[in-house]
Amino acid sequence: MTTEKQRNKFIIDAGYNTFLLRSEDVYIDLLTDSGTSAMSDRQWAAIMMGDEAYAGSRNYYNLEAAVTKFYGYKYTLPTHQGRGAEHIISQILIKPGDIIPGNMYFTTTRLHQEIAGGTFVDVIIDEAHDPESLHPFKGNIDIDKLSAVIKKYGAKKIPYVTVSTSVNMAGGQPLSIANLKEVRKLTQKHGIRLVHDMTRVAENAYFIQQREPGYKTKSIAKIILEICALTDIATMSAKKDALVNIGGILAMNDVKIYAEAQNLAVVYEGLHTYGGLAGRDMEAMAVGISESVQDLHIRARIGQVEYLGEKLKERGIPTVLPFGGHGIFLNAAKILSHLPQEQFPGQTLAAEIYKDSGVRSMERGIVSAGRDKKGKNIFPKLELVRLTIPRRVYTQAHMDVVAESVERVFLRREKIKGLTMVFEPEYLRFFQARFKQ
Ligand code: P70
Repeated sequence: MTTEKQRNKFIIDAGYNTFLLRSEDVYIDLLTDSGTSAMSDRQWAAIMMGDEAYAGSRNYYNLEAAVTKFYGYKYTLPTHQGRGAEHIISQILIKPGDIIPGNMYFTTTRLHQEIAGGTFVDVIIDEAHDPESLHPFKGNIDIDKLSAVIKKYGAKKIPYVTVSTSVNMAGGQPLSIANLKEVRKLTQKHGIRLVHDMTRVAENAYFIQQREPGYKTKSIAKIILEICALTDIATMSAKKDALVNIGGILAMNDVKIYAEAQNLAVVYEGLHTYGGLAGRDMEAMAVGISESVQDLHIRARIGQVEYLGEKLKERGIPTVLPFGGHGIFLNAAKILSHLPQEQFPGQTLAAEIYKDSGVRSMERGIVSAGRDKKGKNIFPKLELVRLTIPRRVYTQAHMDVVAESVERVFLRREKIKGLTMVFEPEYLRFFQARFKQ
């Protein structure tokens, strides 16, 4: 616990950037669900089974077996985290001048595509950019948009399409199997691969089970296998769904690409049987994957997110709807409608919530969107603040405290002043940028 006076100082010292706060000055930490979930007793037991051999650790083979059993991909390369996998696959498949369509950008994914010389093109359905649209699958790809991109640039310029399950920047919104099948059909016709960002695939599978006709009685585990079978390659930050504090994977069925990935791994990550991770971490990941596909776990997890969403809804606070899988996204553009986007409404709202209660959240708007290749600010339609919920960590009582704090800030919204950016780093600016009121 901190006092309001202390927090007013801490946020100034942090340049109004919640990434720059010290965690000991945070009361309830909803910055991210990444690496912040609680490992289970079984995972901690797995940590004690670490085989720290440099090469061929038994934990690697256990991880590979878990990936094949639960996700269906044949070959697994461990990486230090998700962006390690994104880097490797981008370097292998993208040539300068290539185009990579995807269902909304993700910050690290797009950056690695750009570093490899590619350009990301958004082909998500329009509803995804509208916080209030109640479309049940706002993560879907717009087939007409994708066809138009293929027609415009030609299949040769498109090494793959990125398909994300549970689209993070849209508010944790799912994609349907019906849509994925259509995407598969179209891309297969043109010989284009699908690379699946499966960081939150289990959460997406839950929404399919709840909302897609024909899936009510199918288990989360079965739905996940069905999703993965429709794609060729997967990148994953295991720090989310897979319930570990660190780790990622690059998985696939193509043995030639796998050989190239193994080779790049030794340059950037580590030997292909540990990829930057300790043996014990791979063992905890194997167990985490098996726990993450359990129906009761995922129902409780998303149930808690919904609980917070409902509390905010009761208070009339605008959020992205329907509620997403990993957190509740506040509509900062609407809450602070007196601030132009150039004054960073999302960044401002996150700072104000911290000042009010010590609850830490994250901006997901213009700061996150960054600049285009010409150096111009990108103005995204979504200007949001993410209240992200770690798995198996907080109680509903914590969620009550969060909702009450957001309400207090909401009630004094008209008096809140905007921010100006005083330091901007070159890459992924949201992590380290500094602001003043
Ligand atoms: C978050 C984290 C990571 C992530 C992801 C998706 C859909 C890949 C990654 C990268 C951490 C984060 C990252 C960038 C900006 C803010 C926060 N998302 N794909 O909090 O994985 O972090 O392991 O390299 O969500 O959403 P990794």
